[in-house]
Amino acid sequence: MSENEKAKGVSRRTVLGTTAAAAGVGLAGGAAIKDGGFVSSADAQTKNAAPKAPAARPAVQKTEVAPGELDEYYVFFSSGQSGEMRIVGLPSMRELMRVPVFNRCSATGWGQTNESLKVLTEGMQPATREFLKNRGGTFMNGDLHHPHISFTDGTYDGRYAYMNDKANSRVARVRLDIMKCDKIVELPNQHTVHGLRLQKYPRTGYVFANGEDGVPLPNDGKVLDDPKQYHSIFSAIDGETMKVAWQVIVSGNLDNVDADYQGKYCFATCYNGEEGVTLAEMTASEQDWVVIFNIKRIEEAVKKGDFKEMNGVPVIDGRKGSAYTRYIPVSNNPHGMNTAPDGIHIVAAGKLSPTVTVMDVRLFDQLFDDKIKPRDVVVAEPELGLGPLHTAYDGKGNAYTTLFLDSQVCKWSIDLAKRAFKGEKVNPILQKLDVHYQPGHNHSSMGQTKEADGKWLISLNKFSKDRFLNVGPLKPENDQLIDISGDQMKLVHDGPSFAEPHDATIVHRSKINPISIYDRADPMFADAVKQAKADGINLEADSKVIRDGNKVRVYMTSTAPAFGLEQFQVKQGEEVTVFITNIDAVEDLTHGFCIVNYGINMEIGPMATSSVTFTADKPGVYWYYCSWFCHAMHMEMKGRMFVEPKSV
Ligand code: CUK
Ligand code: CUA
Ligand code: CA
Repeated sequence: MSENEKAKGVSRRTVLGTTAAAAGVGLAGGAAIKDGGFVSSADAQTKNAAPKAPAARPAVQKTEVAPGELDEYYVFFSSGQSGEMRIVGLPSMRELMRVPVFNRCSATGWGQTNESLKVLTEGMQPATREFLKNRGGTFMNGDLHHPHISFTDGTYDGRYAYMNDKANSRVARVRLDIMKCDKIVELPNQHTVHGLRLQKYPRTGYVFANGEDGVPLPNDGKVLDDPKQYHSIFSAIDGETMKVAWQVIVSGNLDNVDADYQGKYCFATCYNGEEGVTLAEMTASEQDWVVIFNIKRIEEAVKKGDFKEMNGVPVIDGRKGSAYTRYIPVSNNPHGMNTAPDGIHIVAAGKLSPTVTVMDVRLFDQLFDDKIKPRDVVVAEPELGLGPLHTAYDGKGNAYTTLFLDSQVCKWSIDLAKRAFKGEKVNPILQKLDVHYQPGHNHSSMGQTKEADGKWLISLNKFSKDRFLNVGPLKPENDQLIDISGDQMKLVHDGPSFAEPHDATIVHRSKINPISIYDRADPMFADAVKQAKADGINLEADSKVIRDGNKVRVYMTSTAPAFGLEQFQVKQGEEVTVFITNIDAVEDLTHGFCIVNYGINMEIGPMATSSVTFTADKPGVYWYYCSWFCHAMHMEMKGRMFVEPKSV
């Protein structure tokens, strides 16, 4: 390939094209992957050229949120390999907050404070704890794909957000009153968790988590390159206790999942029915499937003991032929799985097939009673375009499916698709809108609840290419805002985002009610309160050093602009724990605590206590300071730690 071709971005296309061809990836209907699946990019090496004249704007819903005004919706964004959850306001698309979960955070001390380390480690499998002993005690990375908000009776109740870590097989929970992660569980027996959705009725309830990769059970090295002995696992986690309630071994693997509005079934796409370990093997068949899980039957199996216990979890055999599952054949390598707000239809997106498969959940009882055949639950299968990945809904009977390869959102009618499936000459496709470029997930306002309001759609595009000022080879993603309130979708905003939102949940602001000042009884710092009590310390009043053998506990208050202690002294080699209690009961008055040249920094929210433990292994004078600008005298909010050298 010539340098010129490379410069034109041909390399990317060629890579995808050849890989796909080598793997025998064919698209049904003889459709080729248009332009190798990527936008033709004569200008792939984006220059900061003179801006194009903006296209004339059609009349749309107002997106401007003027100074002092508030957004109407919260959007809970995943951040993929960044490992955090992000909160964005809609329609302004302003980023409001980042909530560290599977990542380390320099600002808040997540991954360093005792409070966060407890969350990061308490749900770990014993073997992982052992494995990480000499590696900082916790994973340094995460890959957060799917944040979803807890339900009561089919709509959001504002209690929790749940999310998965594809990188290290974990599921986390964020408390929506304080917007902090309070629980993380590592799933045993499972290798990667990808799709994650919640029980919608009567409430959450279960957190459903798909196992994407198959591995030997147990994965202890006795079986290696013998894929016939590999298994993928589906997990149901109790959303209250954050313990795994049960797991199901499936045939094939699992990609995305969703649940019904009746609390009876959940269902997952499988792209590797072949149970292959190479791309060629995983795409070899004509068809894969959607697995339907019968929640009641599985719960009964757990009760009557029809399971094997593995790592403390009841594991049920739900492979083909089992009473607990049904397998619906669909076109090869499906991806998204989305339940419509009508509570009836579920849609599996074809990915390698230009079709999506629509199923009717009302037929699932008969399916499990063997009164009908698996394919009888399919009520429509419209051909929408190339690379359908995920589907959103407006609550008015329309669906919006992202077309990765076509770089479009396709709006279609569920009803027309069903009529076409029955043979009527109607076209279910209502509109196709170009997005920029290669969309993965898309989301509508309240669209994953029975209260879908049909106002907004966001398209999470994997490539932004020429849409923003060039920031070098690593480009932002592009989250585009689309007005869907009228007959026609209208693109209204481009929003850059850092690596890499896969998924988002759009929640009306009336559902979410965070607090501004911590309750002193908050469980996040209950351990610190307990330790202080044992040391005879009143955290809200006392600033004092407690010596306990080789351990030193330094307690201090912080109130703008002073720490309770202007200095403290420890000995080299001692294990020091600093507890800071912010006694400013004032909205938006956060303090920080940073020790210079000791690698320590943390956030202390209004009326919170934060603590950090370290070994004072460097002698000398070390200033500590408040890292959160809190007062006119914020610069002066500091003190000194003296580390007395070990006597030689
Ligand atoms: S997945 Cu990323 S585009 Cu992890 Cu929900 Cu479909
Ligand atoms: Cu306290 Cu700055
Ligand atoms: Ca396949």
